[in-house]
Amino acid sequence: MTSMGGIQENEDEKLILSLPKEKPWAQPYDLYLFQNFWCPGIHIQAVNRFQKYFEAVKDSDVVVASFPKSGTIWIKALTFSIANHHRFSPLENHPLLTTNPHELVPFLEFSFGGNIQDQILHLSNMTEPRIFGTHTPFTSLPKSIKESNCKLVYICRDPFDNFVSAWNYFNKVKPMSLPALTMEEAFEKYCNGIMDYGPWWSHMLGYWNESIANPNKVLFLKYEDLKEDTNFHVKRIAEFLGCPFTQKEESSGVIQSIIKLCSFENMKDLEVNKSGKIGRGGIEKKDFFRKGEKGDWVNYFTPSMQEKLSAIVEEKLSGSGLSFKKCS
Ligand code: PPS
Repeated sequence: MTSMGGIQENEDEKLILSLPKEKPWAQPYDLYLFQNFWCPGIHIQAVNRFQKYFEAVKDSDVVVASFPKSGTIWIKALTFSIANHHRFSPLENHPLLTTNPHELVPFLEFSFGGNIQDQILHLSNMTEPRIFGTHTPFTSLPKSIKESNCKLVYICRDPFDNFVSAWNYFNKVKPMSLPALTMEEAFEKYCNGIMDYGPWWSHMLGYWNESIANPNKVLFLKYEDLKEDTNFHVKRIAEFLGCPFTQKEESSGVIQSIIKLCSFENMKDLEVNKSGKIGRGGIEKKDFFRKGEKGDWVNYFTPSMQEKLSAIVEEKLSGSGLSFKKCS
């Protein structure tokens, strides 16, 4: 694979140059229409390699998938805690108390940005069950993930709140040298599906359709449902992953302790999430925690924005069976 390095990089460059391009959301990289989704230029090579080289999938692997700003960090924390509830007590020395969920549950596509052989070795040495994250749309996942018995837990969010979260986030993490993106500019892009890993509707529908066709493979969750009844969904995730809680665990409060450990209030105040940076882009960990509520869109949307996005949601999701209760 090392000898292929140079050739591969040339091919990646040629590929990028051939793709349709759009300006991003106040980020220093362009978005490219790669395999029908808007992939950040800095991630195309990694996604491409992830598809090619992530082969040794284990049946016990769990992939937590999401559209950006849908509650990824929350579902990563919950899935890790649930899948490991026999190993780690939520009450003491839990890895989440000292490690940010994005570090504990690494994004698969970003893992392939560096040396491929090192990454493959690193991934193969991870303790089972291995839990990964991904923003890659279902159609672009490696065959190995789709064809193995590994499980996928997907989270999506009401597009109204997803937009508000994304607009705040991208402006927060943008380099100082770039101008802020106005809400109008961002909204125009969002309505046209132009955002990292978008369009949001095809991202959601890809996993939604698969969850219907293959319910044992993909568990489809909504941020709002999880907020409304976390207890119910934690049990659902545990059953889906094949590690249900026993009656004894339930009555001794294990589920409640997991919910508390992963709650927005607790996670945002943990020292490990309050300082330091993460990833290639050096994003401040605290920027992954803003409000953690449903219905915040009412504080941002004008009536005309509401009308426009409602019509797009209606049109794009129509006939799919996927819908969002309007939360306000
Ligand atoms: S990312 O960058 O794609 O990983 O961001 P993501 O984690 O998907 O989304 C960030 C939003 O999730 C909120 N958040 C939480 N909600 C509930 N519980 C917990 N524990 C939690 N942690 C983070 C975070 O505040 C962002 O939402 P907004 O609406 O902006 O507050």
